[in-house]
Amino acid sequence: MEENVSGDSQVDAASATPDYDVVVVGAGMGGIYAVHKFKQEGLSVVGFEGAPDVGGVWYHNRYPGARVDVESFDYCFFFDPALYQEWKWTERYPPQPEILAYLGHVADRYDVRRHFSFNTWVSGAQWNPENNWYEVTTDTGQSVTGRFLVMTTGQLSKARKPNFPGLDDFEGEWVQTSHWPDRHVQLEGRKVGIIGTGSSGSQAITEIAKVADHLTVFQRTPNYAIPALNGPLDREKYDELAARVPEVWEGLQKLGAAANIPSFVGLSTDFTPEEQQAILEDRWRNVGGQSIVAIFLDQGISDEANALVSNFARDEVRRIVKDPEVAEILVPDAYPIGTRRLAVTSGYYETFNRDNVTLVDLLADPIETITATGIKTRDHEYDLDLIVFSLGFTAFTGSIDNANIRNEAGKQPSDNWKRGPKTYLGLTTREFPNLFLVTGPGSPSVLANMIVDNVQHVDLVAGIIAYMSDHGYTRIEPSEAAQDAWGEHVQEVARPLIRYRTENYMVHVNKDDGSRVFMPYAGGYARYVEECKRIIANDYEGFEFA
Ligand code: N01
Repeated sequence: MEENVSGDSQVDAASATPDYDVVVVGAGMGGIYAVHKFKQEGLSVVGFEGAPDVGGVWYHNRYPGARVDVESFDYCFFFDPALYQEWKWTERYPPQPEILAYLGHVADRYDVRRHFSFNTWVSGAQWNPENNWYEVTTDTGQSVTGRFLVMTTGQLSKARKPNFPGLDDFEGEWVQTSHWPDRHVQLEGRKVGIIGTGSSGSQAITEIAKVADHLTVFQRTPNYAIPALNGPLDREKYDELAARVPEVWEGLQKLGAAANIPSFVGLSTDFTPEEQQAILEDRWRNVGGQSIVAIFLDQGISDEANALVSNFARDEVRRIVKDPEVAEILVPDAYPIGTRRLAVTSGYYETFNRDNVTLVDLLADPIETITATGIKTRDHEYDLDLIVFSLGFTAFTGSIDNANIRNEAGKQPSDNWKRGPKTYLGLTTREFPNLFLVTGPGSPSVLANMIVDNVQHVDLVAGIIAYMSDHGYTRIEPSEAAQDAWGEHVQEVARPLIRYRTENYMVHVNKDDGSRVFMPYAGGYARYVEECKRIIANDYEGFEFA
């Protein structure tokens, strides 16, 4: 198919040929790989990206301290051994600038950038049932048609905007961790306040405190911050893996989180209390990171087992933080460990021993308003030059809503998702033909290594498109029965988990009856991959083709 790189609508009504086979939205790791993969498959492809360059969340989340909590060995593309072999990570957990450089390198190496229109937001995608394609429009006035719409917009890309009263009156500067400006933000010599202590906030707090004149941390729910035990990359191990990249990739396909996290030691009940403490000590001091959620097999489902780990984490806070009152505010006692995402940090709790850091407990003294000079809580006023908001995201659905995708009836996917997302494999949703939601709700998504997730999904999409071409199909949609069964399966594997009943961004709660829909697939990445393989082997069972 001839490619139209101008981006203008060139639809030839007579031959009913779309401008492109595939329209890709988002130039993060998923979008970069999608463009590369679809080009390799001989498809014509165009991409749109709102940012000035590739990187996705790693473009925008350039706040101080931003880094991933998946180890460098695993946070890579594996599709080309040469790429793996030539790239030089420097640390165990790569920092944001290095990840962004890596994604830029991949985009250059596979000539991906020229297929993207940057600084361009997709403002609409209308399904045309007569021609079986999407008509995609952008905020820059472009309009293209594509047979398939592939959303590589990520699950954590639509940030919650600060809507505190009085923000417009603030005479200082304010920024968001999720959209940290691509320029120097002055921290030195300034009184900085930060609201939000999730994974992003806790990483930013640790670094901002080192340079700001003073940092005031406004905490609502205390979070579990686990030692990353970051350090230089083990080059010898990396080189050993680099010598057998396809095998390493295959190994990742068999893992629950698509990452080599040290595995469970057994049930908590297999050990004496002394042994349990020794195991916890070892994990905290020698391994750290996300391995803390994978110590005892029963810690995700048994309150007693979980309490062992939660209490260890709480005691750690009391051990590290010198002021007992400050420590008690930081002690994460609102929910069991691992039921919201762990923050993986270096020196987070130690930060609160610094003279230039103040902790405000918003549960005891809530924010009333932002003033011209800072933040006023019920009982105090804090003078600030800079406010950092780190308030999280409209997870799973926000980035899809952003694109204003409409089906034949004028509906958006979220119109059918009022009681929680409904998908088949987290990749497709009924009534929206030829739409692919890469790492969407109902797939392992944020519960697994996202770079591996993205590749697996894009490969699956490429396989579906090839199958459709081979069979002369132009339209794909999941059957209602398959979508319902998958939705039930996603809930079935999540229901026994403590995290299913904990408030967190992975759970959609229906306000009227309190019913819950767990959004990512908690059955494990390996099980998901096996299920996809089974479906493919059964001629893409569960999909309706036309
Ligand atoms: O967002 P969050 P995040 N007033 O939703 C607080 C990934 N990630 O950007 O808990 C006061 O976790 C809110 O308080 P509460 C990772 O998947 C990964 O930090 O709602 N506070 C909470 O403290 C992660 O899970 C990495 O009471 C308000 C914070 O804002 C995901 O991104 C690094 C408030 C939001 O925390 C999201 O993390 C960074 C209000 N009105 C991110 N509204 C790594 O790989 C919200 N909050 C290491």
